[in-house]
Amino acid sequence: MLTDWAQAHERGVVVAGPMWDGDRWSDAVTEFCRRTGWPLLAEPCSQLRRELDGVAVTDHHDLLLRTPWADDEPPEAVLRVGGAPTCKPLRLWIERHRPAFALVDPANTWTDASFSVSLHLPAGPDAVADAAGKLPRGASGWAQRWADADARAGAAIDGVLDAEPLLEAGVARQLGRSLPGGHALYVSNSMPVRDVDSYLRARAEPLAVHASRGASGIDGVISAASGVAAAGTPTTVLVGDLAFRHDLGGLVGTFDSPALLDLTVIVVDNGGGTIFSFLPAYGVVDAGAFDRLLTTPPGRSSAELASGLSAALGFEHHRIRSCEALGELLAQSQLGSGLRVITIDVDADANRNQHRRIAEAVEIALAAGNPDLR
Ligand SMILES: Cc1ncc(C[n+]2csc(CCOP(=O)(O)OP(=O)(O)O)c2C)c(N)n1
Ligand SMILES: [Mg+2]
Repeated sequence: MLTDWAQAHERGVVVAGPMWDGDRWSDAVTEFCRRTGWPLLAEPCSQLRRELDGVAVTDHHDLLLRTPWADDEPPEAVLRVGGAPTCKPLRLWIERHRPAFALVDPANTWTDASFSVSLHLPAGPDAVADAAGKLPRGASGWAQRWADADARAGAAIDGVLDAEPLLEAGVARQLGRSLPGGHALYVSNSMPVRDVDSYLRARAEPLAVHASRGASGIDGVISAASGVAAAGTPTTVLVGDLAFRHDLGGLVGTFDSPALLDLTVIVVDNGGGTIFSFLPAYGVVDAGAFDRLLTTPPGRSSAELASGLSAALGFEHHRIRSCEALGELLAQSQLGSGLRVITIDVDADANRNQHRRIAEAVEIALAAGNPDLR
Protein backbone atom coordinates (compact mmCIF):
# COMPACT_ATOMS: atom_id res chain seq x y z
CA MET A 1 0.00 0.00 0.00
CA LEU A 2 2.78 2.40 0.98
CA THR A 3 4.65 1.56 -2.21
CA ASP A 4 1.73 2.59 -4.45
CA TRP A 5 1.09 5.63 -2.29
CA ALA A 6 4.71 6.79 -2.58
CA GLN A 7 4.84 6.14 -6.31
CA ALA A 8 1.78 8.29 -6.88
CA HIS A 9 3.66 11.41 -5.72
CA GLU A 10 6.80 13.08 -6.96
CA ARG A 11 7.31 15.99 -4.60
CA GLY A 12 7.22 14.37 -1.20
CA VAL A 13 9.06 14.89 2.07
CA VAL A 14 9.75 12.54 4.94
CA VAL A 15 9.21 14.12 8.34
CA ALA A 16 10.76 12.61 11.48
CA GLY A 17 9.27 13.86 14.72
CA PRO A 18 10.42 13.14 18.29
CA MET A 19 11.17 9.49 19.07
CA TRP A 20 13.69 7.96 21.39
CA ASP A 21 14.19 4.88 19.20
CA GLY A 22 14.91 6.72 15.95
CA ASP A 23 17.96 4.48 15.42
CA ARG A 24 15.60 1.62 14.64
CA TRP A 25 14.16 3.65 11.76
CA SER A 26 17.40 4.86 10.30
CA ASP A 27 18.00 2.19 7.61
CA ALA A 28 14.37 2.11 6.48
CA VAL A 29 14.03 5.90 6.28
CA THR A 30 17.39 6.22 4.50
CA GLU A 31 16.41 3.71 1.84
CA PHE A 32 12.94 5.23 1.44
CA CYS A 33 14.45 8.69 0.89
CA ARG A 34 17.05 7.38 -1.53
CA ARG A 35 14.48 5.56 -3.64
CA THR A 36 11.87 8.30 -3.70
CA GLY A 37 14.31 11.21 -3.92
CA TRP A 38 12.44 12.89 -1.07
CA PRO A 39 14.31 15.02 1.49
CA LEU A 40 14.29 14.16 5.19
CA LEU A 41 13.04 16.84 7.58
CA ALA A 42 14.29 15.33 10.82
CA GLU A 43 14.24 17.21 14.08
CA PRO A 44 17.10 16.43 16.44
CA CYS A 45 14.79 14.66 18.92
CA SER A 46 13.99 12.10 16.22
CA GLN A 47 17.60 10.85 16.41
CA LEU A 48 17.64 11.07 12.61
CA ARG A 49 19.17 14.49 12.12
CA ARG A 50 22.48 13.00 11.12
CA GLU A 51 24.46 12.56 7.97
CA LEU A 52 22.77 9.77 6.01
CA ASP A 53 24.47 8.72 2.83
CA GLY A 54 22.51 9.73 -0.27
CA VAL A 55 19.78 11.58 1.67
CA ALA A 56 19.05 15.32 1.66
CA VAL A 57 18.78 15.75 5.45
CA THR A 58 17.60 19.30 6.07
CA ASP A 59 18.95 21.13 9.09
CA HIS A 60 17.07 24.35 8.66
CA HIS A 61 13.52 23.51 7.59
CA ASP A 62 12.25 25.65 10.46
CA LEU A 63 13.68 28.66 8.63
CA LEU A 64 13.16 27.43 5.06
CA LEU A 65 9.44 26.90 5.64
CA ARG A 66 8.91 30.50 6.73
CA THR A 67 9.96 31.83 3.33
CA PRO A 68 8.16 32.19 -0.03
CA TRP A 69 10.55 29.51 -1.32
CA ALA A 70 8.53 26.92 0.61
CA ASP A 71 5.29 27.76 -1.20
CA ASP A 72 6.86 28.10 -4.61
CA GLU A 73 6.80 24.33 -5.09
CA PRO A 74 4.37 22.91 -2.54
CA PRO A 75 4.62 19.31 -1.39
CA GLU A 76 2.35 16.62 -2.83
CA ALA A 77 3.01 14.12 -0.07
CA VAL A 78 4.33 13.82 3.46
CA LEU A 79 5.40 10.60 5.14
CA ARG A 80 5.78 11.06 8.88
CA VAL A 81 7.46 8.85 11.43
CA GLY A 82 7.77 9.79 15.12
CA GLY A 83 5.65 12.13 17.21
CA ALA A 84 4.15 15.50 16.40
CA PRO A 85 6.98 17.72 15.12
CA THR A 86 8.20 20.62 17.25
CA CYS A 87 8.50 22.92 14.24
CA LYS A 88 5.50 25.23 13.90
CA PRO A 89 6.28 26.47 10.35
CA LEU A 90 6.25 22.80 9.28
CA ARG A 91 2.79 22.27 10.77
CA LEU A 92 1.50 25.45 9.10
CA TRP A 93 3.05 24.50 5.75
CA ILE A 94 1.27 21.14 5.82
CA GLU A 95 -2.02 22.77 6.89
CA ARG A 96 -1.70 25.29 4.05
CA HIS A 97 -1.04 22.81 1.27
CA ARG A 98 -2.90 19.76 2.55
CA PRO A 99 -0.62 17.19 0.83
CA ALA A 100 -1.37 13.46 0.96
CA PHE A 101 -0.10 12.56 4.42
CA ALA A 102 0.89 9.07 5.56
CA LEU A 103 1.59 8.54 9.26
CA VAL A 104 3.54 5.40 10.12
CA ASP A 105 2.57 4.94 13.73
CA PRO A 106 3.56 1.69 15.47
CA ALA A 107 2.01 2.63 18.83
CA ASN A 108 -1.22 3.75 17.14
CA THR A 109 -1.07 7.15 18.85
CA TRP A 110 -2.50 9.07 15.86
CA THR A 111 -1.01 12.38 17.08
CA ASP A 112 -2.29 14.80 14.46
CA ALA A 113 -3.86 17.84 16.07
CA SER A 114 -4.57 19.53 12.73
CA PHE A 115 -6.30 16.49 11.14
CA SER A 116 -3.83 16.38 8.26
CA VAL A 117 -3.29 12.61 8.09
CA SER A 118 -4.91 10.92 5.11
CA LEU A 119 -3.30 7.49 5.44
CA HIS A 120 -2.74 6.03 8.89
CA LEU A 121 -0.56 2.93 9.12
CA PRO A 122 -0.22 1.26 12.51
CA ALA A 123 3.12 -0.21 11.42
CA GLY A 124 6.82 0.12 12.18
CA PRO A 125 10.10 0.59 10.29
CA ASP A 126 9.67 -2.76 8.53
CA ALA A 127 6.72 -1.36 6.59
CA VAL A 128 8.84 1.57 5.41
CA ALA A 129 11.76 -0.72 4.52
CA ASP A 130 9.42 -3.07 2.70
CA ALA A 131 7.92 -0.23 0.64
CA ALA A 132 11.35 1.21 -0.09
CA GLY A 133 12.57 -2.16 -1.34
CA LYS A 134 9.82 -2.24 -3.96
CA LEU A 135 10.24 1.31 -5.19
CA PRO A 136 12.22 2.16 -8.29
CA ARG A 137 14.82 4.88 -7.90
CA GLY A 138 13.15 8.25 -8.45
CA ALA A 139 14.56 11.48 -9.83
CA SER A 140 16.82 13.44 -7.50
CA GLY A 141 16.10 17.01 -8.71
CA TRP A 142 13.61 17.60 -5.94
CA ALA A 143 16.00 16.43 -3.18
CA GLN A 144 18.73 18.55 -4.75
CA ARG A 145 16.47 21.61 -4.60
CA TRP A 146 16.12 21.04 -0.85
CA ALA A 147 19.81 20.35 -0.36
CA ASP A 148 20.72 23.57 -2.21
CA ALA A 149 18.24 25.63 -0.22
CA ASP A 150 19.42 24.13 3.04
CA ALA A 151 23.05 24.93 2.17
CA ARG A 152 22.11 28.52 1.33
CA ALA A 153 20.18 28.84 4.59
CA GLY A 154 23.14 27.42 6.53
CA ALA A 155 25.55 29.92 4.98
CA ALA A 156 23.17 32.81 5.70
CA ILE A 157 22.83 31.70 9.33
CA ASP A 158 26.59 31.41 9.72
CA GLY A 159 26.98 34.86 8.20
CA VAL A 160 24.91 36.33 11.02
CA LEU A 161 26.15 34.18 13.89
CA ASP A 162 29.86 34.40 13.08
CA ALA A 163 29.76 38.18 13.14
CA GLU A 164 27.93 38.60 16.45
CA PRO A 165 28.27 37.92 20.19
CA LEU A 166 27.02 34.58 21.51
CA LEU A 167 23.23 34.37 21.81
CA GLU A 168 20.77 31.49 21.85
CA ALA A 169 21.08 30.38 18.22
CA GLY A 170 24.87 30.24 18.55
CA VAL A 171 24.61 28.08 21.67
CA ALA A 172 22.41 25.55 19.86
CA ARG A 173 24.74 25.49 16.84
CA GLN A 174 27.79 25.02 19.07
CA LEU A 175 26.25 22.05 20.89
CA GLY A 176 26.08 20.18 17.59
CA ARG A 177 29.63 21.14 16.75
CA SER A 178 31.32 20.34 20.05
CA LEU A 179 29.51 17.57 21.90
CA PRO A 180 31.45 14.34 21.56
CA GLY A 181 29.84 11.38 19.77
CA GLY A 182 27.96 9.00 22.04
CA HIS A 183 26.87 11.81 24.34
CA ALA A 184 23.29 12.70 25.12
CA LEU A 185 21.74 16.14 24.84
CA TYR A 186 18.60 16.82 26.83
CA VAL A 187 16.69 19.91 25.76
CA SER A 188 14.18 21.79 27.85
CA ASN A 189 10.85 22.91 26.47
CA SER A 190 10.31 26.56 25.59
CA MET A 191 13.06 28.00 23.33
CA PRO A 192 15.85 25.43 23.90
CA VAL A 193 14.06 22.64 22.01
CA ARG A 194 13.18 25.10 19.23
CA ASP A 195 16.66 26.59 18.96
CA VAL A 196 18.19 23.15 18.74
CA ASP A 197 15.65 22.28 16.02
CA SER A 198 16.57 25.41 14.08
CA TYR A 199 20.35 25.49 14.47
CA LEU A 200 21.86 22.13 15.40
CA ARG A 201 23.18 20.52 12.24
CA ALA A 202 23.28 16.93 11.06
CA ARG A 203 26.50 15.31 12.17
CA ALA A 204 28.36 12.15 11.28
CA GLU A 205 28.74 11.05 14.89
CA PRO A 206 25.41 10.29 16.52
CA LEU A 207 24.18 12.35 19.43
CA ALA A 208 21.15 11.13 21.37
CA VAL A 209 18.82 14.13 21.71
CA HIS A 210 16.01 13.90 24.23
CA ALA A 211 13.19 16.16 25.38
CA SER A 212 10.00 15.65 27.33
CA ARG A 213 7.65 17.12 24.74
CA GLY A 214 4.41 15.80 26.32
CA ALA A 215 2.49 18.87 27.44
CA SER A 216 5.57 21.11 26.91
CA GLY A 217 6.30 21.30 30.65
CA ILE A 218 9.31 23.22 31.85
CA ASP A 219 9.36 21.32 35.14
CA GLY A 220 11.72 18.54 36.20
CA VAL A 221 14.17 19.18 33.37
CA ILE A 222 17.38 18.77 35.39
CA SER A 223 16.00 15.71 37.16
CA ALA A 224 15.02 14.09 33.87
CA ALA A 225 18.45 14.81 32.38
CA SER A 226 20.06 13.37 35.52
CA GLY A 227 18.12 10.19 34.80
CA VAL A 228 19.69 9.99 31.34
CA ALA A 229 23.14 10.60 32.83
CA ALA A 230 22.52 8.05 35.60
CA ALA A 231 21.98 5.41 32.93
CA GLY A 232 25.66 5.87 32.10
CA THR A 233 25.62 8.31 29.17
CA PRO A 234 27.51 11.59 29.58
CA THR A 235 24.73 14.14 29.29
CA THR A 236 24.41 17.85 28.60
CA VAL A 237 21.15 19.61 29.34
CA LEU A 238 20.18 22.91 27.73
CA VAL A 239 17.70 24.77 29.88
CA GLY A 240 16.18 28.26 30.19
CA ASP A 241 16.51 30.30 33.36
CA LEU A 242 12.91 29.75 34.52
CA ALA A 243 13.09 26.02 33.92
CA PHE A 244 16.41 26.02 35.77
CA ARG A 245 14.92 27.56 38.88
CA HIS A 246 11.86 25.29 38.61
CA ASP A 247 14.17 22.33 39.21
CA LEU A 248 17.05 23.53 41.36
CA GLY A 249 16.13 20.54 43.52
CA GLY A 250 17.34 18.40 40.63
CA LEU A 251 20.88 19.68 41.32
CA VAL A 252 20.57 18.55 44.92
CA GLY A 253 19.47 15.17 43.63
CA THR A 254 22.87 14.67 41.99
CA PHE A 255 24.64 15.44 45.27
CA ASP A 256 24.74 11.91 46.68
CA SER A 257 26.41 10.42 43.66
CA PRO A 258 28.36 13.15 41.87
CA ALA A 259 31.11 10.79 40.78
CA LEU A 260 28.57 8.50 39.12
CA LEU A 261 27.03 11.17 36.95
CA ASP A 262 28.51 13.06 34.06
CA LEU A 263 26.07 15.94 33.75
CA THR A 264 26.63 19.40 32.28
CA VAL A 265 23.81 21.89 32.81
CA ILE A 266 23.84 24.83 30.39
CA VAL A 267 21.55 27.64 31.47
CA VAL A 268 20.62 30.30 28.96
CA ASP A 269 19.60 33.24 31.11
CA ASN A 270 17.51 35.71 29.13
CA GLY A 271 15.69 37.14 32.14
CA GLY A 272 12.53 35.02 32.29
CA GLY A 273 10.24 33.20 29.89
CA THR A 274 11.14 35.01 26.69
CA ILE A 275 9.33 32.55 24.44
CA PHE A 276 6.28 34.68 25.12
CA SER A 277 7.89 37.69 23.49
CA PHE A 278 7.56 35.87 20.15
CA LEU A 279 3.77 35.94 20.56
CA PRO A 280 1.64 38.53 18.71
CA ALA A 281 0.59 40.12 22.02
CA TYR A 282 4.15 41.24 22.71
CA GLY A 283 4.55 44.94 22.12
CA VAL A 284 0.77 45.37 21.90
CA VAL A 285 -0.38 44.88 25.49
CA ASP A 286 0.97 46.97 28.35
CA ALA A 287 4.68 46.14 28.78
CA GLY A 288 4.58 46.07 32.58
CA ALA A 289 1.62 43.68 32.65
CA PHE A 290 3.22 41.50 29.97
CA ASP A 291 6.41 41.22 31.99
CA ARG A 292 4.68 40.54 35.28
CA LEU A 293 2.21 37.97 33.92
CA LEU A 294 4.20 36.24 31.18
CA THR A 295 7.92 36.95 31.19
CA THR A 296 8.07 36.74 35.02
CA PRO A 297 11.68 37.93 35.25
CA PRO A 298 13.40 36.38 38.24
CA GLY A 299 14.97 38.65 40.85
CA ARG A 300 18.30 36.86 40.81
CA SER A 301 20.31 35.76 37.82
CA SER A 302 21.06 32.11 37.13
CA ALA A 303 24.75 32.93 37.54
CA GLU A 304 24.15 34.20 41.08
CA LEU A 305 22.10 31.12 41.93
CA ALA A 306 24.63 28.75 40.39
CA SER A 307 27.63 30.33 42.07
CA GLY A 308 25.91 30.22 45.49
CA LEU A 309 24.86 26.62 45.03
CA SER A 310 28.20 25.53 43.61
CA ALA A 311 29.84 26.20 46.98
CA ALA A 312 27.10 24.35 48.86
CA LEU A 313 26.89 21.35 46.56
CA GLY A 314 30.47 21.24 45.34
CA PHE A 315 30.04 21.54 41.58
CA GLU A 316 31.94 23.62 39.05
CA HIS A 317 30.27 26.76 37.81
CA HIS A 318 31.42 28.61 34.68
CA ARG A 319 29.91 31.87 33.50
CA ILE A 320 30.82 32.25 29.85
CA ARG A 321 30.29 34.73 27.03
CA SER A 322 31.72 33.30 23.85
CA CYS A 323 31.24 30.44 21.43
CA GLU A 324 34.91 29.52 21.88
CA ALA A 325 34.61 29.23 25.66
CA LEU A 326 31.51 27.06 25.27
CA GLY A 327 33.22 24.87 22.69
CA GLU A 328 36.24 24.35 24.95
CA LEU A 329 34.14 23.39 27.95
CA LEU A 330 32.00 21.00 25.93
CA ALA A 331 35.02 19.30 24.42
CA GLN A 332 36.39 18.78 27.94
CA SER A 333 33.26 16.89 28.91
CA GLN A 334 35.04 13.76 27.73
CA LEU A 335 37.57 14.15 30.51
CA GLY A 336 35.71 13.25 33.67
CA SER A 337 32.48 12.87 35.50
CA GLY A 338 30.58 15.03 37.90
CA LEU A 339 28.20 17.94 37.74
CA ARG A 340 29.02 21.22 36.00
CA VAL A 341 26.82 24.23 35.51
CA ILE A 342 27.52 26.71 32.70
CA THR A 343 25.56 29.93 32.70
CA ILE A 344 25.28 32.22 29.69
CA ASP A 345 23.71 35.67 30.01
CA VAL A 346 21.67 36.65 26.99
CA ASP A 347 20.13 40.02 26.26
CA ALA A 348 16.53 39.17 25.37
CA ASP A 349 16.07 42.10 22.95
CA ALA A 350 19.32 41.35 21.12
CA ASN A 351 18.29 37.71 20.92
CA ARG A 352 14.85 38.43 19.50
CA ASN A 353 16.38 40.83 17.05
CA GLN A 354 18.94 38.25 15.95
CA HIS A 355 16.24 35.63 15.36
CA ARG A 356 14.44 38.11 13.11
CA ARG A 357 17.60 39.02 11.20
CA ILE A 358 18.49 35.37 10.68
CA ALA A 359 15.04 34.71 9.21
CA GLU A 360 15.48 37.72 6.90
CA ALA A 361 18.97 36.62 5.86
CA VAL A 362 17.67 33.15 4.98
CA GLU A 363 14.80 34.61 2.96
CA ILE A 364 17.17 36.85 1.02
CA ALA A 365 19.59 33.98 0.39
CA LEU A 366 16.80 31.82 -1.04
CA ALA A 367 15.37 34.60 -3.17
CA ALA A 368 18.85 35.22 -4.62
CA GLY A 369 18.77 31.69 -6.03
CA ASN A 370 15.37 32.19 -7.66
CA PRO A 371 14.55 35.32 -9.71
CA ASP A 372 10.79 34.68 -9.25
CA LEU A 373 11.09 35.19 -5.49
CA ARG A 374 13.05 38.41 -5.63
C1 LIG B 1 5.43 23.36 34.49
C2 LIG B 1 5.15 24.48 33.54
N1 LIG B 1 4.82 25.69 34.02
C3 LIG B 1 4.58 26.72 33.17
C4 LIG B 1 4.68 26.54 31.83
C5 LIG B 1 4.38 27.68 30.88
N2 LIG B 1 5.63 28.07 30.22
C6 LIG B 1 5.94 27.69 28.97
S1 LIG B 1 7.37 28.30 28.43
C7 LIG B 1 7.62 29.15 29.87
C8 LIG B 1 8.81 30.02 30.03
C9 LIG B 1 10.07 29.25 30.23
O1 LIG B 1 11.12 30.12 30.50
P1 LIG B 1 12.62 29.68 30.32
O2 LIG B 1 12.79 28.32 30.88
O3 LIG B 1 13.49 30.75 30.86
O4 LIG B 1 12.78 29.55 28.75
P2 LIG B 1 12.70 30.70 27.62
O5 LIG B 1 11.25 30.96 27.34
O6 LIG B 1 13.36 31.93 28.12
O7 LIG B 1 13.38 30.08 26.45
C10 LIG B 1 6.58 28.94 30.75
C11 LIG B 1 6.47 29.52 32.11
C12 LIG B 1 5.03 25.25 31.36
N3 LIG B 1 5.21 24.99 30.06
N4 LIG B 1 5.29 24.24 32.24
MG1 LIG C 1 14.44 32.32 29.86
